[in-house]
Amino acid sequence: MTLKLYMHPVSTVSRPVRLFIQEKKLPVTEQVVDLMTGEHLKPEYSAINPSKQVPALEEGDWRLPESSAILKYLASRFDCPEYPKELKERAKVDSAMDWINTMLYRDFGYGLLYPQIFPQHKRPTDDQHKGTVAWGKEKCQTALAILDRDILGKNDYIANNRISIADYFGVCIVTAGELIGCKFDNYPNVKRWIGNMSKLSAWGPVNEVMYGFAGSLKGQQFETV
Ligand SMILES: N[C@@H](CCC(=O)N[C@@H](CS)C(=O)NCC(=O)O)C(=O)O
Repeated sequence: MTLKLYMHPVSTVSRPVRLFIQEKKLPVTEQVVDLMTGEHLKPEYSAINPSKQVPALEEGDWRLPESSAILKYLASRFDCPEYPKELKERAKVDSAMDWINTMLYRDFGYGLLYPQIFPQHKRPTDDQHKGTVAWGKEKCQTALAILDRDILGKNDYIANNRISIADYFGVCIVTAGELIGCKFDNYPNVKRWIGNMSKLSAWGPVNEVMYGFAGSLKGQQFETV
């Protein structure tokens, strides 16, 4: 059965799935859903993912939204060591991905990043907007410090000290910070990890469009970390 990924190349959570597919050369075709023209809001795509978001995976008439679940499914289906079978090792990967999704991504993506670059994320008043960004910045600094000191300060990778789908997931979320000019100078272990992960052969091709978008935003003033 053919596997198809609905995605957008700039999308923070499409990128880890695409990176994993391309790095592991998995037989998954891709279809762009153009977020910029609102293609994801049309009935054709809501029938695939009622949340009207990318990514979503399709296999025949079976559909799977949610980037974290898609990574786990693909790694399991193709028997990839990046999602270990041993229960305690697997639990560590699951735990790390839940942490990335609920603690790091919420405040970093939806608190700091998106309100500053996407008009639809701007809050109704200047005060509300400033408050959202200030809150996101403070909270994501806490999460980044944990990632830097307690996780990557002790190991080269996020879980079990070897590369896993948690690294694919986390690094694409963290590097979305390049859109607002994040340099991560206060997080040297995070910087080292980004350096290592960006040596993956699929890194350049998968992230080209995101870096192009980051280039187009250069020169604007952003709250950053
Ligand atoms: N929890 C979802 C989040 C998906 C998500 O936020 N996708 C964004 C792109 S990064 C999207 O489709 N945004 C379009 C919109 O919300 O209008 C996942 O991890 O897959």
